[in-house]
Amino acid sequence: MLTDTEKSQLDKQGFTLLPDVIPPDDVGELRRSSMMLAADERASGRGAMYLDDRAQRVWNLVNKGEPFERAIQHPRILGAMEYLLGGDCTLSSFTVNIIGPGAPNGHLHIDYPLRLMPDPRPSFPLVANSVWLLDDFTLENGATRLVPGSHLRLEGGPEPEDNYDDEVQICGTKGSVLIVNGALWHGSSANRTDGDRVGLLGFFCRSFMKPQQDHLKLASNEVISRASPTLRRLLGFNSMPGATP
Ligand SMILES: O=C(O)CCC(=O)C(=O)O
Repeated sequence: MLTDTEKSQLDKQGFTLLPDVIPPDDVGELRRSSMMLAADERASGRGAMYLDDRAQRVWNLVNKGEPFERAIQHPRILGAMEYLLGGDCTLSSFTVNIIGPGAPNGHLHIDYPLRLMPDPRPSFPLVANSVWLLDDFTLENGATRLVPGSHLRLEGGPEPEDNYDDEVQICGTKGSVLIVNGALWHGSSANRTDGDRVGLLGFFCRSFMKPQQDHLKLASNEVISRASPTLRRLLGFNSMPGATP
């Protein structure tokens, strides 16, 4: 599914930007649904706010509407994840990350659970993120920043408050998807515009790992009963210790 160039970028740089992956109608629907969920969670006092209350995360999207159930099975994104994490990889979490006007830089980090592991970490990818651009990402509105090649450093990680000379912002048009090795130093950047920067984060892990969200407990009976074999695998039904699919 990935071209040789995209595979080589992932191997050497730790990221690749896939343009024009999500059709415009789907981008519109996913953005509208995301913003409605975010507003509902804020109104009910359950909004997961951070970055000085200027950014918001909505968790557990698989359970929050059929458009998200369909989206997370996108073959091109799964192809990229399977390249990095193996053909049986599973979903670790699916969230929307809204970087609002005035939000400062998000901390540079490596993804869960890599910082909890003893050094040196394995050199092969264990987790990977996909950042779905539901808006154009620009230098001004919070485009994801990252340090190319930093996934090859197998010890430690970035100092969260620091900036690095070799960090870059990844700009792109809505509908593109940025694939990031979870060991790459990355984070969102400051939003100096008056509009929201909306991105979905489809985060995946190897099948033997504990996911960031326990979809086997969180997914509703309704979602499970209509789940395709691919979605069941992503939710973790094929990777329960001691059980056969
Ligand atoms: O939204 C972004 O640009 C990246 C956010 C991120 O890396 C994260 O929250 O793990």
